[in-house]
Amino acid sequence: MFRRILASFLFAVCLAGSLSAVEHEVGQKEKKFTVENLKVKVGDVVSFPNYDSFFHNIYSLSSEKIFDLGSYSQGQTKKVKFDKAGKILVECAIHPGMKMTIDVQP
Ligand SMILES: [Cu+2]
Repeated sequence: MFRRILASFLFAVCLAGSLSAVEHEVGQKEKKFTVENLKVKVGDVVSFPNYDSFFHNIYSLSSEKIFDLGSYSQGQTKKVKFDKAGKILVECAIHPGMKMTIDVQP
């Protein structure tokens, strides 16, 4: 009985957590990110749609969130969930001038 209550409580907590998570968009347009500095909360998701007619390869080497989305073409979107607080520098492996920061707040 207790286990069942605990299980449904944990389920409710997970559900509430996923409902409060927000999705943000950082596009790639004309070799630039559409947002230079983005503030998000832990648990939020950022989508990275490519609006250019050429490839981008979005990545981060910041220790709080290391990722590499690989190269992808126009119309494709990749998503990253930020699960740890910190300042993340996001770059493009194909275009060294492309940089933006994501401030993940607790
Ligand atoms: Cu690029």
